[in-house]
Amino acid sequence: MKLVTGASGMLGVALVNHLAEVGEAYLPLSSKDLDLRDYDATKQVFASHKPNTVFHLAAKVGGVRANMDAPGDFYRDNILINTSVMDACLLADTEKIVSVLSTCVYPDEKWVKYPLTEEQLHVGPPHDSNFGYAFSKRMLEVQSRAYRRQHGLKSVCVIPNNLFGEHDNFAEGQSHVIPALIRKVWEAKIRNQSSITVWGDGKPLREFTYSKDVAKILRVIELEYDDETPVNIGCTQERSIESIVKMICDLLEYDGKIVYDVSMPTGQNRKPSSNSLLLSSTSWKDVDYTPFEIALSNTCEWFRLQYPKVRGIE
Ligand code: GFB
Repeated sequence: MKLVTGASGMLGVALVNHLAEVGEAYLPLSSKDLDLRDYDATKQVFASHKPNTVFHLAAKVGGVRANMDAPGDFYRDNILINTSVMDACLLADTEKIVSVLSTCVYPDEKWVKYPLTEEQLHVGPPHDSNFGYAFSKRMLEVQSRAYRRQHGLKSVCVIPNNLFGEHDNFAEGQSHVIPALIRKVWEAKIRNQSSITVWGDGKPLREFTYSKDVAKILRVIELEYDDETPVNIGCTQERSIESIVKMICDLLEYDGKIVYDVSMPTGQNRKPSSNSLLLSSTSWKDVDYTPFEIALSNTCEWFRLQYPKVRGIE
């Protein structure tokens, strides 16, 4: 049986749906079922289910401002969660665990050569805007490697870039850019507001990957990849925030003014990654990613139909 932590999050829902589609038995765990920061409770639940595979998606996550406001919480909660899960896997004789990091964990631009490749993960400090979260995820990669070497645990880390999709978190000021902008544009439209405010100057570049594609890649990694080297799994097409805003306005048919507020946090300028290790080590191909325009349209349509009953609003 496969256990999925973070099963009610955006990526968790996509993975649980994908496992169901391919007929795999799985146990979805969310924070409502178990507080993974509770070491003993986590050990008990894993020991009672003895999962042969664990997809470790649970984490305290948030957008650039949420990270800047609470670096201590992001570090502490994720360190507790990750140690509980890794030790529970050992005690439950789990065969394989696939854990999720993020490209924001990499060092900032002055320390690395772009595109970001896996061997550069620890060559310098992460960007200051999310150092608490970033170091907690780097420690997960270290713990993963250490437990593989000492205990023979088949522990693999994957590194997606900026994710988006249905069932994301749309909480004001806390969410990532795509859900934040979808909410801003939709609410400006239904409230007949003449403008929306975007953080920064629109120039930062980001790579985006659809949650449903990441769910499929997680299963490809489970079946086809087993090495201590973490693997970048995102679609590597960079887009400016400005281009994203315009696409969302077009998709939601909003023609108000776009105001850029440069006093708001912008995080890194860019964090381009290489997915050549993924493409060379597994059957996944670049053409397998959902075209961005379709994925964004699906997400906007889902939001329009679900509003306001979405996470972070109701
Ligand atoms: O998605 P985001 O918060 O995450 O911001 P990061 C991406 C870019 O979008 C930044 C701009 O340059 C923001 O300035 N942006 C524009 C906005 N308007 C908005 C808005 O209304 N809300 C938000 N949130 N952004 C995160 C890390 O960094 O990357 C996390 O902090 C995580 O830990 C995630 O790893 C993948 O890409 O800047």
